[in-house]
Order: sequence, then C-alpha cells, then structure tokens
Amino acid sequence: MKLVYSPPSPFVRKVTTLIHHVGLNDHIELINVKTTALSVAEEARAANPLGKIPVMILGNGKAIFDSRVITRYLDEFAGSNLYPEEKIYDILTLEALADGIMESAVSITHESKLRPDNEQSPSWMEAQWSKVLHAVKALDEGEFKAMDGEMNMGQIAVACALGYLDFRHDARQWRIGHSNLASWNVKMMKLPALIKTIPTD
Ligand SMILES: N[C@@H](CCC(=O)N[C@@H](CS)C(=O)NCC(=O)O)C(=O)O
Repeated sequence: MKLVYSPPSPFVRKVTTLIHHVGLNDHIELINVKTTALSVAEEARAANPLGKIPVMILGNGKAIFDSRVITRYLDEFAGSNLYPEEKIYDILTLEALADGIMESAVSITHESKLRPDNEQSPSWMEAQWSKVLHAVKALDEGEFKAMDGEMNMGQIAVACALGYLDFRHDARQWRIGHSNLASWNVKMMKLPALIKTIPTD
C-alpha cells in the first residue's frame, strides 16, 4: 500500500498516527508531496480527482480517500477496533467535529498564506475561527461522550486538530478558557504515535 501525504496536513496526521499506533509502518510506502489548491501535486491528482491528500493506493492499485475512509479501512485491516460498533455514531460524530475544526483552521491558513494581501478577507477568517472556538468550547464542556473511555479514532482526530491549531494558529491561543480540553490534550499527547507525527514544514 502507498500513502500520498504531506506531514503538515492535519487530515494526513490522522492517518499517519493510526499507522504508527497499529504498527503498520512497514506495510505502507509513503509518498511525500507538496500540494495546494493552486498547485496540485501530480501524484495527488493521479490518485484523487480532487487532488487532495491524504489518498491511499491499495495493493490492487485502487485509490481510496478521504481521511475518514482511509482510517476506517486501516482500522479494519489492522483489527485495531478504533471504531467499536457500540459507539460508532458517537465516534464518527466526534471525528466529523475534529475534521470540521481542521477544515476551518486550514482555510484560515490558506487565506493568509496562498492569497495575496489585497484578496484576503479578515471577516472570512474570523468567521472560520469562530467555528473553531465553538467546537473547542463544546469539547471543553464535555458535550462529546466519545472523548472519554478507550482510545478511539474520534479522540485521535481531535488531538490532530488541536495539534494543527498549535502548529499554524498558536498566536490565537485556543487553550485560554478551555482548561478541561487543554488537560485532556496533555494526556493524549503521551500517545507515542501522536509524538511521532507532530507536524513540521
Ligand atoms: N476531507 C478531506 C480534506 C483533505 C484536505 O483538505 N487536504 C488538504 C491538505 S490539509 C489538501 O489536500 N489541499 C490541497 C487542495 O485543496 O487541493 C480529508 O478528510 O481527507
């Protein structure tokens, strides 16, 4: 199997964390690409018409995406039970929330890094940050049951989303007023697979 990826992407990090966590490293060849909406990497476009990463190419040449599809596939492949049936909708909802944080945070990054100054919209960026803060507040207030108990893919996704906030939007200080979530994150960050996948440029 091959994974078309890039270490700074939080969506990619969900997949690479799972790969390390379940010990699949030796089974997956990593293809590191630089890709953006304005300059799509050939390898990403060849495997995914949307040109987005992560995308995984299976042994039979078939490509699967996006991150949620890949993590479910690998969880089943490894038998790691990160999506236990009895909690499946809680876990998928938590993962969707984490992915939503990533989408908003990545869109702020793109607005500020890819667009020229005169095309940037501060009100758009603040609206996206407001989504991040609402999600962070709900997580801090314990609204999502799947945050507790046995390690699951929703929890890994939240840790990757928070890691991306630290990586690209540190100055916005998401921890202020969210001490429960900050403490939860400290505990999660003891997971070796999350330490191995801390994002870098
Ligand atoms: N919903 C997708 C989102 C993937 C995504 O947006 N990836 C970004 C990198 S963080 C990307 O490939 N951007 C390049 C582009 O938009 O063409 C997933 O969960 O995999």
